[in-house]
Amino acid sequence: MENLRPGGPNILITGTPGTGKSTLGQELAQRSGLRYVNVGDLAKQEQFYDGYDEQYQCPVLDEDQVLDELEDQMSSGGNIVDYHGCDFFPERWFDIVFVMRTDNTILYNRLEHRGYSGKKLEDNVSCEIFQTILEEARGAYKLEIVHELPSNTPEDMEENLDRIILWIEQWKASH
Ligand code: DAT
Repeated sequence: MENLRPGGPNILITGTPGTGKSTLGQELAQRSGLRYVNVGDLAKQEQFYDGYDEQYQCPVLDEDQVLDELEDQMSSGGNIVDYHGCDFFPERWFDIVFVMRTDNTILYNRLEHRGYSGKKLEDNVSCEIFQTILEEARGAYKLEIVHELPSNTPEDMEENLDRIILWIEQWKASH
């Protein structure tokens, strides 16, 4: 098959906050040599914001600015993109989509430890219970490229890393 992405595959790592996206994404980048892109950090750094959400007490992401900023490097390939949403990216950007999943009580504890409380804590745990991000991913990408990854224990993390590294090697061999 013709290789349209000289830099390697583009991987989306999505899921509810606290499910382990950035831990997995950074480690994966180290092991694979692909580039780690944290969309939340990028937006903060570049102030890609469009207003403020009073209800959730956080700035609103300017999606168009994010897309413009990333378009060229996504076309070249070799990116691991981390974000807790997935339906505003162009479908063509990604070769595979991983949705991290964490059991409710474990997630609750992680987010509490992060300093979340009240509505913010409840909303994020509800997001996981109702598998909001999984449904979003299934609605935005071909079902065969969307994979759930359990992310409860360090063993899960290791298994996920091994599995994705293997997938990257296979992708490279077949492109
Ligand atoms: P996210 O980027 O999705 O918000 P994170 O990578 O910051 O999540 O992880 C949140 C916390 O949970 C952090 O302290 C690391 C821990 N963690 C993540 N994945 C884990 C796993 N599979 N097993 C145990 N702890 C994990």
